[in-house]
Amino acid sequence: MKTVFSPHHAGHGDHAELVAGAILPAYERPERAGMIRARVEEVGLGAILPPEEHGLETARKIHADDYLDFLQTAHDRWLARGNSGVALPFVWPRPGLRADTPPEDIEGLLGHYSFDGGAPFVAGTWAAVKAAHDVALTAAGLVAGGERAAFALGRPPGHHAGRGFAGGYCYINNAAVAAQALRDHGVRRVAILDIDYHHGNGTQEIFYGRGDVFVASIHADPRMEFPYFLGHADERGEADGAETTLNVPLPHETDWSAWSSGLEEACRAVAAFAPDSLVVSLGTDTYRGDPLGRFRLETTDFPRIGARLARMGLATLFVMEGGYAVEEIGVNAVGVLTGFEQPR
Ligand code: Q9C
Ligand code: ZN
Repeated sequence: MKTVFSPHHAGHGDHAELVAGAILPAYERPERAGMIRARVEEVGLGAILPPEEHGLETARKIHADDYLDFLQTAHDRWLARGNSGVALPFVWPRPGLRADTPPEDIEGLLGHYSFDGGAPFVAGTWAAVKAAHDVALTAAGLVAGGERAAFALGRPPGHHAGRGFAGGYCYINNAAVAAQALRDHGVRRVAILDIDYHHGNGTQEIFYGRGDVFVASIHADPRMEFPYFLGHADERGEADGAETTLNVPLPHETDWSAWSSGLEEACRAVAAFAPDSLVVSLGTDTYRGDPLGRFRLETTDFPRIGARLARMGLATLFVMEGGYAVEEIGVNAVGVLTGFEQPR
């Protein structure tokens, strides 16, 4: 399968995050994409293509206009205020405060347009976010054009970003924009299967009321893991989207035997929806050595995931999400793709 990749991801780097009371270098760092790209070449997965530039028309069907405007201007506004370095939010309009009246100051806007402190802005953030968006749309175009599968190798990831907010290292929801693009290319029903360790809260929120896009997520139980406030089993969609959301929350220390049962449940639900294409939100933070995750998948399990996905028999777009064991991320992520191409 072809991979779509842009070097502009690297401008989103040298940023920090707050971890257990300390400001540390961010886990979501440029080396992640470099390791995956190197492994794509090493195994000879297929051609690596640059993205085509796309406008934001498709993204505007997924995200609010004012939010997309904010993403493009946030860092400049941070500098214009006399600040330097990394723009990070620290105050949020939780229930009890007013979210209906956006502040004018960038410090307030950072909180207005995020749900956590995990979406920092540096000078190159927008260029990287836009490139990841272009990567996803270019790969979606390959699948819509008849390719069996394609790999959107972009960063930053996207599945925590909702219609009007960033968070959890995510800004534009690349998988959601790609699913919308498939719809606009004439694909009637799309399923998104999110196998990142964390619940894809943004993807769920975006499609919660829609019946044309099924969203399934297998993830650490939000009672004990980020993002904490969405991803429970009783969230099943609403209105036109009733019964088109499936959550499979699993406990810490989940290994292949229990995780693969969750995958089986999700694959059966996807098949019952009878989609015409599949978008996989591909996170490898389920790996036992991941510094942020507490599941126990082995490197040898990732090709088994790919083989199961191939058995769905669907045109499939893989969109890169999380995974923070940098040394192993290439082997694990590309393992899913080689397993997909050579099902036993
Ligand atoms: N103590 C993705 O995998 N939590 N995002 C960090 C540090 C944020 C993960 C907690 C995890 C976000 C795309
Ligand atoms: Zn994750």
